[in-house]
Amino acid sequence: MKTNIDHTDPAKTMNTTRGNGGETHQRADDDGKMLTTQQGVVISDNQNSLKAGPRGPTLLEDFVLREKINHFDHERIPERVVHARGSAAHGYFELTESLEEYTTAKILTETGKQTPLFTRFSTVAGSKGSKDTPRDVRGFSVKVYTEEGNWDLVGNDMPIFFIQDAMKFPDLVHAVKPEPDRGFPQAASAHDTFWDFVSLSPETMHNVIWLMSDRGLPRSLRMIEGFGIHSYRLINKEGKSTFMRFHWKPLLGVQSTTWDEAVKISGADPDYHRRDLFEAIDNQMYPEWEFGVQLFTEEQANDFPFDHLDSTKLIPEEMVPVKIVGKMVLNRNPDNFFAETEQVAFCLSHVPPGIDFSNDPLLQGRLFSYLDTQLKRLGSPNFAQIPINAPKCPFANNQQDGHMQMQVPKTRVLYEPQSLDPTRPRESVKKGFESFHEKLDDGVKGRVRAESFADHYSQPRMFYRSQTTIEQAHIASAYAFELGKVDAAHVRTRTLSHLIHIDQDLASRVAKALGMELPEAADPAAPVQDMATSAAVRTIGLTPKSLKGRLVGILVAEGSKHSEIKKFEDAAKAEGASVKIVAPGREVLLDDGTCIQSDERITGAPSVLFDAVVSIIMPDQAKKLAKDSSALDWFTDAYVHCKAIAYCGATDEFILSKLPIEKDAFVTPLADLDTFIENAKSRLWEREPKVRDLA
Ligand code: HDE
Repeated sequence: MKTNIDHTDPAKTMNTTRGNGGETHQRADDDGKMLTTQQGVVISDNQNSLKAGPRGPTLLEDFVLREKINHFDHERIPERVVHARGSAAHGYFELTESLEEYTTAKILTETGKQTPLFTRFSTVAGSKGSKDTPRDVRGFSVKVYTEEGNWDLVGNDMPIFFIQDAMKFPDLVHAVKPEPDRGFPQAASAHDTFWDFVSLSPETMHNVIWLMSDRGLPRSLRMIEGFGIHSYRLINKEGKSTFMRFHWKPLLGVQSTTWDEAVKISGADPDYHRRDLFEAIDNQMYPEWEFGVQLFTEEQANDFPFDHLDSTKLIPEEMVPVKIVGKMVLNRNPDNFFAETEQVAFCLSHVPPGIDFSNDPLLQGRLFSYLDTQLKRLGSPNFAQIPINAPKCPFANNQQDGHMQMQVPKTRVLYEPQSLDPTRPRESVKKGFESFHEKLDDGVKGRVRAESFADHYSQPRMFYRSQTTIEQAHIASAYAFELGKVDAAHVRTRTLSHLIHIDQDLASRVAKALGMELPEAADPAAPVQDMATSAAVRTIGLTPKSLKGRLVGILVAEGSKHSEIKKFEDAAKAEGASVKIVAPGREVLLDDGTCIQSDERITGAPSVLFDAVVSIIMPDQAKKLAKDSSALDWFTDAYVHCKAIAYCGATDEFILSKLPIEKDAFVTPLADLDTFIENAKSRLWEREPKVRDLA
């Protein structure tokens, strides 16, 4: 028998034809078209293959089946070798203050104009299908489609990198990725090979301590900072160069989860960050970042107590303030994950005239790597023609042919110089990109590392000493956790020998937690300096006291008071929070006879997914929930993660009183609605030492 779907019903009609030309080509709208093959032949039956008789065999002749399966077989492309797991969004850049004094780049001189962009966030170590919340650095890549060509700002959420020279990058990545013989651990640095490499490469110490800090566990992609890390150059009309380091500062502030929370989130919702970004944009809560620059001259740089060409060094904001000159708003989700988020190809070398590079040896290596990797990943030098990568300004050159050539140049002349076709593109001395006329010292060729790169401990020391007490405890605990997963004793010992230079107290705490003796300190290659501390490198305290971007979970069950639920929902939403109703089922009959849809069942929505929780339940339901481990964990976890809890009488009597939960300032009855709302804006960190044995 032949089974066909009903093509007369639009709801059942599935079409995959493509639109043509301009924006419709980019955002294919398939509504109301007929299903065809790639060649445009209308398909009569998309459910059954062509057979000799109803029970087969299937005929090789079936070009519809072969084309469909063949395309499917070729759906995957190589994932990115690092930063494979990413989430992205469209948005715009707007300059608020002109940098005309420093650069000719229009994107940095023309204020008030909105320029489209596409931003991709990523984890680094895990593969494409890995979880969103490992302890890891986050990538922060922005492609700005400027009218003078694309500007790709490829940064991370930490202002420094692990290594100083591109030569070491493949080693670093091999060390952190799953170990090659066993293929694990996935998306984790807590294993022997990573720490072996780290302990033998003291230049990694600074980035590693950031990784061990709360910055390694972001609460949301909307709450991470972005840093270009390297010094770039801005070039002005007179050809004068000023060094620039760029920063993205989230309006929602910087927020993190605890380690225990991150581990539990990865089980409850491996797509936690991707979902959060998608839902925020879908709900028109558009995430926004300020764009800032640190500007400094060569002479100023000569006075820094470190070398700014060394990517393992940040420039403290107290030393060179971040000048805010623009903003980025993300306001549209991708239409298609593969076509946009996966195929977007960032290259550090994509800069408009007026922006140039410094001699940072890591940056110089990256200038080669990104183009090379896109050729491998996307398979053709024509990747710039893919809609997400194509500039939105006119572009024309004499490059031709290659896999998947989408353009059809109509000319005899694809070379220069030429005199046959006056309409063909020509170079422009006036408008074209010109590299900074840097005077180079007569150097001696050699595989060398500058002496000025030798200090590996002063900045990690500054970072550690800048943290609050609770953040220092988190850092020590993170080292203890990670090194606790390292089997090779000499690797643990060698790591401790470096920590001593960062901070004796840190080293002792980690050694104690591991049950080890402190070894002799490693030989430092340069004297360790005591730099001034910097509040800008903390995590706690960089969050505005606001509910914006936060998620409140309200637990309800049959018979819960509708008016009470509404009161909490309205109060949280009025302060900018989102609210999700959690219940034993997906439909709940409330006290006034209203049947509401819950957003989640309690088994699928543990409290780690929320920033603060409320419980509004009747005694009979509370008694039932008291026997359910997911409900008990809901409260225990909210408590141990230092969150605000608002409870009703029945919750208190049948659940809280049976759990190790103290009624501190953040555990409040429903009547104290205002206190709960205030508490929900932050966490009660003082609670943490009572519930966890921190190192
Ligand atoms: Fe990357 N990096 N990287 N990296 N990187 C890649 O390019 C590389 C470095 C960063 O969302 C790859 O398209 C080398 C620093 C981000 O698509 C690859 C070196 C910083 C992304 C590559 C570095 C970054 C990448 C892999 C040392 C922060 C994701 C896939 C010399 C400033 C981009 C790809 C996206 C991706 C090479 C160091 C950030 C292989 C050789 C430092 C955010 O080309």
